[in-house]
Amino acid sequence: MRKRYVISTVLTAIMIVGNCVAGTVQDFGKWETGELLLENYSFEDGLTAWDLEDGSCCDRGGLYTMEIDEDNPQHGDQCLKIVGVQATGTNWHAKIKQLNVSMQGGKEYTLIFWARAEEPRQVSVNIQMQQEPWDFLQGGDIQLTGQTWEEYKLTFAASRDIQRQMWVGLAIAQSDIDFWLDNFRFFEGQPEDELSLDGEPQSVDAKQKLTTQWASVKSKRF
Ligand SMILES: [Ca+2]
Repeated sequence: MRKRYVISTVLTAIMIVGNCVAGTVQDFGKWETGELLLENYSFEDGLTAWDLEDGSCCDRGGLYTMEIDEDNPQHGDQCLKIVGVQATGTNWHAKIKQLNVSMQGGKEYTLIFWARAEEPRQVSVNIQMQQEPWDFLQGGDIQLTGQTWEEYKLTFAASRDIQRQMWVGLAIAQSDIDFWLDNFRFFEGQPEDELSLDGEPQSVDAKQKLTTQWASVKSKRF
């Protein structure tokens, strides 16, 4: 029993240290092609790193909430549910996004996510500067097909350097139909360049494997 306790304590310590170094690096030259540039991509850490902006902030109308849903996730134990209370008909009036992301001009980037919706509805990719002059950097409408999980992706060439000054997400106020997201990734390169995240993050063994893999990826940079 004592031995098991010690092993478990050591594993926990490794995981805590691992989590500290596993944050995505947004400095130019520090990430590898295919390396995940978003945090909490599978919503296994709840709502951490994700920001829901609806129209209530700015008198635009539009009301949305987000919550973690353990029912029928695409990946791991949890997914994100976006509840539409009131749409405005204009997609950018509400957004689900992650801030402080970087990209390098002239390189290709890929956004891939899984989604399902109560009924077919549109969302719009929204990659944009998070401060003045709020430049729109990339987008495009995507039709979510319905209640079955589907993978959606977009690859584009970055028009210029952006360092920790853009958000990556979806504009959603064109519809109030509820939808779910999971396994939401953004990285440099084409879809086939993505570095494997290997294993299911919800199990301790897989978490350990994931941490080890991240550590080896990170160590190559320095
Ligand atoms: Ca998940």
